[in-house]
Amino acid sequence: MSVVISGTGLFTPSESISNDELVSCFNNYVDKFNADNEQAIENGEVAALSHSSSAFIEKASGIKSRYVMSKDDILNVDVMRPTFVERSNDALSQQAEIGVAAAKQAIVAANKTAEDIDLIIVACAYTQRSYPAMAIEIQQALGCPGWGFDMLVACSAATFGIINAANAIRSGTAKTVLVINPEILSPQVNYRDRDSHFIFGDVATASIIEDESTATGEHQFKIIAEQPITQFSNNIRSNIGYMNQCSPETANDVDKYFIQQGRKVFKEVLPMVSNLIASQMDKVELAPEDIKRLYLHQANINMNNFIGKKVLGRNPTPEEAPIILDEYANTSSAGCIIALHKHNDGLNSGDKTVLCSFGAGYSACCLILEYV
Ligand code: CO8
Repeated sequence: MSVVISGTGLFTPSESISNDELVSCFNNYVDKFNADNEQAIENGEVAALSHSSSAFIEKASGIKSRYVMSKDDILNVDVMRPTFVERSNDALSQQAEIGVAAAKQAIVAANKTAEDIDLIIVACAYTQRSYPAMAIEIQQALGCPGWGFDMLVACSAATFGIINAANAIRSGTAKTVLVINPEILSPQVNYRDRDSHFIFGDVATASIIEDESTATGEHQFKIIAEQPITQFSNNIRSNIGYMNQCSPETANDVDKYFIQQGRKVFKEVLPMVSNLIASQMDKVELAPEDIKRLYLHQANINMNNFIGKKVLGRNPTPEEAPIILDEYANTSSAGCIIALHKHNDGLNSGDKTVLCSFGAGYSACCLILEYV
């Protein structure tokens, strides 16, 4: 049996924030903080804060803008976080809503109907609540039979989700699987932190996974090799969780936001990912010249350039290693799926591509895909 990704969908929020807008708000905050703490800074009791810069952000990360679900309060210097109005239990949750929007597109792209979907996996960095599962709420909203569950693997959630989907199909517990990545990341960004205020955006992606024999979608990618790996690291961490309220004295500390040692992540993750891709290419006896496209995790352009060069033995062209993080920023697990969704033209039957995620955990996953 061969399993294919037979359709994808993408929900993009209507609001976007440019680097200049973000930096302007951050620098207003810095000026206000330094003015409010002038005496303490002079006495050496408080460290003065430094300005952020659009030029640094673009050079260090490749990010030019990010889409967000709720822009105004992120850019309000007195708030600096998105505001979401809590919905009643009878209304569709925000995360389910964007998941449904991406899922509907994927279902159409794969020439399926909601009745065909018998497993929904919501795979992302955070779920809005623990239960009922977002996947089961989406199952009801779409009208799908079967079963669903949520899984969290940070930036590797989408690829791990696709592997779980493929295994469910191979084992016979599902025939057609919808993997959804509703990544609402802006609530976890510390917009007062110069090192990380620019990194993330909100988005949702979705993919249909099924047996090749039932697939009729226009763009189909057959999974010919796959391998997830994990290795514990504290270099990307958030301590947000349901037990925070039990320690009220530390419940609002900055470690409850996304925190990373970016340089260390860079140094440790790059060899891990390069070796993982090489091992999967070896498994199916592919040489660098056989790889037509690299759909890489979208965290940092310098990381992607490094991995692209390692895999192909030369700098990849923009067509060979599509970049979407300039427009979308880091969208956690959705990034490599956005790249595949937006750049699936120009491939010929038999062409080999790489779909690869990497991030917190550490977690990484490489799939080798053959365009059908
Ligand atoms: N403006 C101006 N200057 C700055 C800024 C800024 N905003 N920030 C830092 N600087 C300065 C620093 O102070 C430093 O100055 P000095 O040299 O004087 O000390 C200098 O710029 C260089 O700083 P860095 O060494 O930190 O800069 P880097 O070149 O390393 O770039 C990056 C920083 C972009 C963060 C980079 O390290 C990076 O991208 N690393 C890899 C990150 C990565 O891939 N992480 C994956 C995490 S994502 C994930 O797994 C998902 C988690 C779940 C989702 C969470 C949702 C919220």
